[in-house]
This record gives sequence, C-alpha cells and structure tokens, in this order.
Amino acid sequence: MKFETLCVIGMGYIGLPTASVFAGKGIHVTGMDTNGAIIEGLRAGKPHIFEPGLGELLLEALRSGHLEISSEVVPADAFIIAVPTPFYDDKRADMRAVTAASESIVPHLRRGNLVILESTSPPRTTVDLVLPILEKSGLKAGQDFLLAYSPERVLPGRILQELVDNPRVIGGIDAASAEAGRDLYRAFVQGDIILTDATTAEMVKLMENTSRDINIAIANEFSRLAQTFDVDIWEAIGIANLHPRVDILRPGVGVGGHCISVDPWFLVEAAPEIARLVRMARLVNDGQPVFVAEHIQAVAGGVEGKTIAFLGLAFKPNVDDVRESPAVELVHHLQAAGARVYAYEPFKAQAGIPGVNQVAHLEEALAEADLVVLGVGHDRFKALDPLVVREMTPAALVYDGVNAWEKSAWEAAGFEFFGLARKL
Ligand code: SAJ
Repeated sequence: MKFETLCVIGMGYIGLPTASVFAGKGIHVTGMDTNGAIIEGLRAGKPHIFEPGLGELLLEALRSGHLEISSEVVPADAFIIAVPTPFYDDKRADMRAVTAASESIVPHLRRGNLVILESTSPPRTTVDLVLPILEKSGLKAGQDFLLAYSPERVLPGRILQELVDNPRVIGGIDAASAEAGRDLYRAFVQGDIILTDATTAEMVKLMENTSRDINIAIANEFSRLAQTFDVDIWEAIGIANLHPRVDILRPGVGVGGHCISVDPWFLVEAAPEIARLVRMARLVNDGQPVFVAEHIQAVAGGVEGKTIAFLGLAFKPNVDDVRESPAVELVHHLQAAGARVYAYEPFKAQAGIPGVNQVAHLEEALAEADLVVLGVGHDRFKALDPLVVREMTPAALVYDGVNAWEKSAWEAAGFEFFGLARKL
C-alpha cells in the first residue's frame, strides 16, 4: 500500500518525533494536538520537549511544507494515535485521551484508511475499545478500513535514532492491517518489522517495560540489602555482572517517567490475581524515594531546619521530562522531614512543579546549602569539579543518590561524602 497523507494525533514525546520523521520522508503529515500553546510553539518551529536533533528535524519538516500543525484531525490515508495513557489515583489506566482521539477520527474515516494506535495500552484496547469507536463511522474494520497496534519502543534521549533503528512490531486486527502498517512504517524504519496480531503487540510492549521495571526493582532491593550489611552495592554489582549470565541494573532514587513506572499497572489492572510479582516490583520501586530520604536523614543527623541544594529533577539523566520523577518525590519527602530544599534542574529551569522550590542557577541552589543531594546523574552534574563546588557553597556534606560522583575527589575537596548503598 502507498500512503501519501498521514494525520498524527498527539504531538507529545512520541507523536512529534514520529510526525517529523515521516515528513522528512516526503509524506504529507498533519500533526494534530489539542493544546493551543503547543500548536503555537510548533508552528514557530519550537518543540515543547527536549530531544537531541528534534528542533532541527521539526524546522526542516515545516520548511519543506511536508509537516503542518493543526488543532483539528484532517482526512488522510492513515491515522496514528499517539496520545498519553496515564493512570488514575487507583492505578487504573486512564483511556480518555485514546477514546477522544479515536472519536475524533470517526467523521474523517474513509474506505481504505489505516488507523494505528501507538499509545501504550492495556491488553485488548485495540479490539475492545478503539475498533468499536471507529465502527461508529458506519464502516467495518477489516472490511472497509484497516486497524493495527504498533507500540513505540524508543528511549527518551535517543528517540530519533531508535525510531529508525529499533525493530518495529505491528499487530493487525487481521493480516491485511498488519501488512498495511508495515508498508507505512517502512518509510523510515530500518530495523526489522515484525508482524503479529494486535493483542500480542500490546502484550509485547507491556512485557518489555514490565521486565525492565522488575529488573530495576531487584537492583533497588539489593541496594537496601547491601546497606543493611554495609556492603558497597556498586562494587558488588560490578563483580556479579562479570558472570556471563548476570546483568544487574543500577539502583537509584526510584523509577519514574511515563512508561516504566506506569505500564506494569496495566497488567496488574487487567489480571490482579496473576500479576503479583509485577505489582510487588512496582511497590519496591515506588518505595525507593522514601528509602533514600530516610538514608539522607540518617547520615545527616536529620534534615529538620537544614537547607538542601538538590541537583536534578528529571526522571532520568540527560532528559528534561519531570513527569513521575522519583527525584521530585525525594524532594517532597525531604521537605516533609523539615528541610528547606532549593532544587536545580538544568534541562528545565522552570518546571512549575507544585510544592517544589526551583531555582534557575546552580549558584542559587548552592549558596546557602547545608548539604548537597544529587538526585539525577545528568552528564553536566557528573562533570562538576568538587573544588569548584567547594568555592560555591558552605555545605559540609554531599549525598550522591545515583553513584555519579567519585567519593575520594569530594572528600579531598573537604566534603563529608555519602551515597546510596556506598560503604560508610
Ligand atoms: N532506571 C534505574 N536503573 C536503571 C535503569 C533505569 O533506576 O538501571 C530508572 C531511570 O532513572 C528512570 C526509569 O528507571 O527513572 C526508567 O528509565 P529507562 O531509561 O529504563 O526507560 P524509559 O522510561 O526512558 O524508556 C522505556 C524504555 N523501555 C525499555 O527499555 C524496556 C523504552 O524503550 C520505551 O520506549 C519507553 O520506556 C516507553 O516509552 O515505553
């Protein structure tokens, strides 16, 4: 099948790069979003998210005329739904955006169209939620239009590269839908394209992120055990990973972002009696910010009334995304324990996070600090020279939550140094 026009619904972390890459391949793409500020910024060539290479790609796509940004869904040969699927307070999937996006396609759906859902979703969403909505058009799935699920699997920070290079899974409601999906994504995907059914593709995506969550949970649990036995977890993991069949991930201040900390709950919701390990891993990872906060209080002799320079608010290194960030959780716990926290996030100087006192410069965070806490291992924090920091702060103590700093260098600069599961 040949696709000349495409409408991508949702200009977020996935929709925007995907739309831009398709446009770069000469397909006429309409990128649709409901947020006026985002539309305005994108039309001016300014992405609202930080992702290496995205700004240039967007500008080129707009300049070439292959990408248009719109507040409305428009008729097209194919539609891609790339809207967020967060969860409610009780961890049930919030499918309102997927529902609304599907409904917005209905008036424009034509015979022969292909619709792809990319949003991470609970098993059976494509066939049980999206399909019946699209059929309100009077057209029949499989007969009049094609429908598939194709999960995004790209790593924030490497999105443009992984979009092209990663293998792509396409699960059709029937073979023709999967094959049409392959024809569409072939425009830019250089990795293998694997065809399957829609529900399998949904499961694949959830299994990938859940297995990563469980692997990080065991690393975090090991960090707690190591601390109990006064073992340096980093040394222990380094040695264990020399084993040819062991690959323990990195413990840290917790697991965040809009994928790994969310998606496993979709399996728990769908089958709570079965997904017990999945649930337990989520609870371990969600408990990590509290564990780290308590450790900081223990080594600092309490934080009540103390001033903390907190470095990093993003959910992981070298990205600007502060959604579901364990570093932010950690700030809240330290504040609840009575600390005055000045948080500095170089990738988003003003994230506007409720209850977080964010400063725009490192100097401001450090100026009156009693202790310095590293919450995210951004490269620019790793590169900090302890001797330079020494000149910028009266702080006596440094706490590294992510094993980014060399203990001896900070001690040589006159700081008392502590870290997560590092030997005292
Ligand atoms: N983390 C650790 N220790 C580690 C690795 C990660 O604590 O050893 C933490 C990070 O700091 C972060 C969280 O886990 O808070 C998640 O980070 P991540 O880099 O593991 O994953 P994401 O959320 O950026 O992207 C994941 C990827 N999935 C897998 O690697 C299986 C990506 O390929 C998916 O496309 C993405 O989720 C998604 O959108 O679903």
